[in-house]
Amino acid sequence: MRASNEGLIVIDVQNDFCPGGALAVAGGDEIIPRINALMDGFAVKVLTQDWHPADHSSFAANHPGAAPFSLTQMPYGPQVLWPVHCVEGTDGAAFHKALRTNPADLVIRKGFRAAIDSYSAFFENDHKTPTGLEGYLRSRGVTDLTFTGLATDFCVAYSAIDAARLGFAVTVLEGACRAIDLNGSLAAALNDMRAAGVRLEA
Ligand code: VGL
Ligand code: ZN
Repeated sequence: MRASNEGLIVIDVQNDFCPGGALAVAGGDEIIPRINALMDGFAVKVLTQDWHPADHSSFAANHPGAAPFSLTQMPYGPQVLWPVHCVEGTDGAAFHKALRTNPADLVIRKGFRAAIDSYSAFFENDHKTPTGLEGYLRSRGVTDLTFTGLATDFCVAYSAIDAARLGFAVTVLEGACRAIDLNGSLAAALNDMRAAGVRLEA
């Protein structure tokens, strides 16, 4: 058991990001046994859930003529347009059935506002609108965070970088994550995480 200031964050281990899902990440389900085994060792355990309304602006289907995985400009900056995924209340948005969810202290949802995406568990994609997770962790005395989940190069990286900027000591367990890897996004995310002071472990 680790010290009481250590938290485990499990990012988006949901059906749509696992094989057979709408935005499947290769090998996304392979990480689940390791995550399950890690949980009991941490004092504070948080699961995140990507949770979008059907009219979400990150869905290519809501931009006539736009192809999935193309880029668009939003008021808050560039945004990848994704296949429809993790629509609130659907089976695709549910946690993978192999993930242990009972040990979690907190489940935090993100991306629930139609006009803005939220890759990070801390801030929406405007890098300003908070999700409330920082306050939760601080009020529970957490200073050190270990990240696992999906996808390495989007929601895990954005969350880990925000956490490091907020002053948490951050480790990403690469082997307990899987990447989308869109046009070099994995290499870029690994560089950005290192530059932000995130420790990458196997
Ligand atoms: C994610 C793309 C869109 C993720 C979520 O969990 O990494 N990626 N929504
Ligand atoms: Zn999403």
